[in-house]
Amino acid sequence: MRLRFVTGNEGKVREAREYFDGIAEIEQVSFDYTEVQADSIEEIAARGAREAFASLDGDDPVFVEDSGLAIDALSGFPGPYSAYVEDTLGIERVWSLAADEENRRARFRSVIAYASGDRSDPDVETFTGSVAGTLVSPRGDGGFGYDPIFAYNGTTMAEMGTEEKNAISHRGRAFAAFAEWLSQI
Ligand code: ITT
Repeated sequence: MRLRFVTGNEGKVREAREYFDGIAEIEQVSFDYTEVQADSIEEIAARGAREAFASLDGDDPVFVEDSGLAIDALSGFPGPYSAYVEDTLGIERVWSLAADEENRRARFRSVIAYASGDRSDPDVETFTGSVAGTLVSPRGDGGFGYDPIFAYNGTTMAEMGTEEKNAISHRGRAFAAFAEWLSQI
């Protein structure tokens, strides 16, 4: 099975290829889908998958993945602005905001939207995953994004290998739900 992953993020692609090794071939596709204003992140991702599937040539199914970090003590910041905040402030500055707080709990969330079938009227399914952890001073050089400041059971995600991270991460959990669903169709 061939799946097209619509993303510009190499780290996400590396994790998808590791997870789907032996299950599906993951082809990275660049397409700037609209991140619409909507009530839920599932709806935003679903519309993105639908738009990408309709606009790209070819009939291989596509999926998109939208993720973000929510810091408890900062009312869920940066949440939907995670990519923007990473680009503008950087993770060291995000860590310094959290370092001032007693509660350093945070959560990553992931939503995958998959579009298949008829490109003008596709079937769209969404899958989600999340993981709770603790923010720490940056450690490790693996992973991507906020991984060096996000610790799970004392280990930052940047100190984990890809397979190890997939076993506990928000995206790994969303992949698991997605793979389970794919195995039943
Ligand atoms: P797309 O092309 O797939 O949209 P993106 O990097 O812009 O790629 P998002 O819009 O989903 O992705 O933004 C996600 C933000 O959260 C971005 O700053 C990521 O670095 C960060 N993030 C998501 N998953 C992460 C993970 O597993 N580890 C560390 N940071 C993560």
